[in-house]
Amino acid sequence: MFLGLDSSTQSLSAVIIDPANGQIAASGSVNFGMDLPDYGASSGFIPGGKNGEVHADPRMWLDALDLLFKRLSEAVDLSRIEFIAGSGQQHGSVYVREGFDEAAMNLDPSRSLVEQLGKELSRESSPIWMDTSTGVECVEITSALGGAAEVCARSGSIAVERFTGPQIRKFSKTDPAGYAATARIHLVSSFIASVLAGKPMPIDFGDGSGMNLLNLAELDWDSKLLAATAPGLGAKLLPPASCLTPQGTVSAYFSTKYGISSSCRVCPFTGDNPASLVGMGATTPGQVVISLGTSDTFFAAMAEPKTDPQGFGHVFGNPAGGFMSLICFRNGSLAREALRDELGADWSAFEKEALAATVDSAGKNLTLPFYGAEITPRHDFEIPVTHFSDEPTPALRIRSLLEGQFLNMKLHSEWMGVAAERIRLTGGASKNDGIAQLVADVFQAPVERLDVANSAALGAALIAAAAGGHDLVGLEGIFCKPAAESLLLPDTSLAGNYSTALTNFRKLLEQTING
Ligand code: ADP
Ligand code: XUL
Repeated sequence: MFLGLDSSTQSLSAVIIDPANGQIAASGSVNFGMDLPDYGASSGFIPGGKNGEVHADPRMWLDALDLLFKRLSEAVDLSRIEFIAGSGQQHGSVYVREGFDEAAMNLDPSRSLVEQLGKELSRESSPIWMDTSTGVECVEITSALGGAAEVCARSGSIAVERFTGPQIRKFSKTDPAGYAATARIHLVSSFIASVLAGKPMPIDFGDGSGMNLLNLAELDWDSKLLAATAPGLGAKLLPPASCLTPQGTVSAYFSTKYGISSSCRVCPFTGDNPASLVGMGATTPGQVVISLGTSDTFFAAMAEPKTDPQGFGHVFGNPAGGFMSLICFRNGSLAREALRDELGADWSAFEKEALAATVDSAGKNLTLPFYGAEITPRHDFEIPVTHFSDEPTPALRIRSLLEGQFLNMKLHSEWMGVAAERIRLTGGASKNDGIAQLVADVFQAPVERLDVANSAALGAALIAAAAGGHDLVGLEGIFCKPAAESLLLPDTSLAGNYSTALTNFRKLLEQTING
């Protein structure tokens, strides 16, 4: 059997697959907010960050790892697992001291991970993908390289606030002593993999592309970007690697404490979006995937690394080889939740009202669906900007927020030049039929949903099986079949309305951003 883990913004999840019978053998999850309330991070990050800072406590991820394996070991015989792969929320970084590697190698199973590794962190908290605090550092890196186009050509993205390079630069400037005490910088993915393997694990090409540090053509750290980011940075990173090549076995801590075989191999972990590409069965070009998680993302496999001229979209490594595009919308579920709470509604009411509302106004009722700083487009919105011709009832507000989210997504994915012929939908909000139908209507494309709740953890499990000799595309065919009854067809009578709505949305957005 093969285990995939996903350490995402709000939870740590596991999926165990058995390719011999094509079944998911088990799954499990730890929700940071609900299961580890002592961290006070109800949505997975430390609330109240100033000046765009959004950090999480890496100790919470360690506690989650212990709790998840405790639960899994009570439910499944973990000695049957041969390979483990995994993924993490992208861009988030963890800073460890010299002593971390030795501590991870010699963990005492009678004590917790946090007790033994917490003190080996050289930075108390980890900046995560929601952080928008590094505007100055992005400008500095861009000018050192001679312009945004150069940064984009090398790394697949212009310098971006949440990307790890600008975050590392800010840390090195604001806390030089902490930076000097840092022996190694991990992404969330490589941090969890290193703890599991009890040895330093490299960053993989997929997640490494979200740092503004990896040269996509060379698949290695870019010396100019390293130099422009922080002094001595190259020495704090291991050479990047493929997530398909195992680099160790689980440490004695995990085999003794949770009964995993000591010969179980561990792969470098990748990013949650690259893992989702696998879990959605979309590693070969042709499918578009929309994930409605904490953030909403839009992604697709690409043979060539095409880049977004506006600089909002990104190019990442595809775990199966080649590339993938990724566009991230920060106001995803968080905006949907904000409106839900404002209206005192629940998801079922949300679903019902979204389905019940009728689009008859051809883009007269519009919402710019941003409850806070957005990254696509990059702008500090504070509250949604609305333009209602009709009485703003709860139903209209819900529908208009959702329409705004998907119009914004359609607008900002045009650069890829792919008409979405079929959309595979995933993430927590994808099970909401009202939301899923709106995606089909706005994009005027059929929407398929897969049975599995967590595509990143499933993708990681498939990567683990591929590392163990199974064919990745073959595995996708077995495990990533959309549920037939889940197919939603677009209401084609709305095509004209949404085309007008897109034009009006574009105008409202331009007016709002340009004042
Ligand atoms: P992440 O992987 O980023 O932690 P998930 O993909 O697990 O996020 O999605 C979690 C989000 O899904 C929650 O924050 C919640 O807002 C949303 N969600 C869960 N159930 C529903 C539902 N029935 N309708 C709409 N949104 C939902
Ligand atoms: C991608 C991004 C998010 C995180 C968290 O660029 O910032 O999708 O990976 O899911």
